[in-house]
Amino acid sequence: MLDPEKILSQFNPATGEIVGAAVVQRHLHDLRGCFGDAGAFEAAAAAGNPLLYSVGAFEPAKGDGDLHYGAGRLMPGKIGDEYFMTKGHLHSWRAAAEIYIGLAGEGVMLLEDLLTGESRMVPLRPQGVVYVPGHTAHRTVNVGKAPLTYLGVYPAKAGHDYDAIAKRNFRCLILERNGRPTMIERS
Ligand code: S6P
Ligand code: ZN
Repeated sequence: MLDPEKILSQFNPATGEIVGAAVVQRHLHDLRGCFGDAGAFEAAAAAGNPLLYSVGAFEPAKGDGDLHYGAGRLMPGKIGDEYFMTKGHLHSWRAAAEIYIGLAGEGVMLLEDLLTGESRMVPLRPQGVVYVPGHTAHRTVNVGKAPLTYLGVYPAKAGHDYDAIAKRNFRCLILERNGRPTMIERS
């Protein structure tokens, strides 16, 4: 039997913190090359390097059938017309799916099917659960005015592959158009 502190964890839906989780912070400069408007990015990066998001990963066990989970907190803001977002990744084990559970704030997920190239924008909000199928690049976007917090649950074997998607980038951007989040093909 696992240790009790690996069986039960406590999280804070407002801050997206899980007690005992290994926390990774990503700042604006860590997302160089992600945003569509390179000029707007460089102007913002010259002015500072704010925290964009933090993710706490909780890894109770690493066996074949085990699960890991993480809580994310993504700040509100924009680079030009493009909302603050996560780097985004594929799972190293491409078939691994993931479940996202919205806790607070207003977000969307950008999903890109690796096999068909199809992109989709899906709301990520409290009381909503987003199923990210395997073979799908995924990125989280804060389209609101408050921090966005969420939980992600994924196979322990999933692994994170940032390079594959960074090399060719997501095909679509989530931009504010007429005050609303809109998915637009990268030019
Ligand atoms: C892990 C899961 C999330 C992300 C988090 C940050 O599989 O999808 O916990 O790690 O949303 O995004 P990223 O792209 O920087 O890992
Ligand atoms: Zn993932």
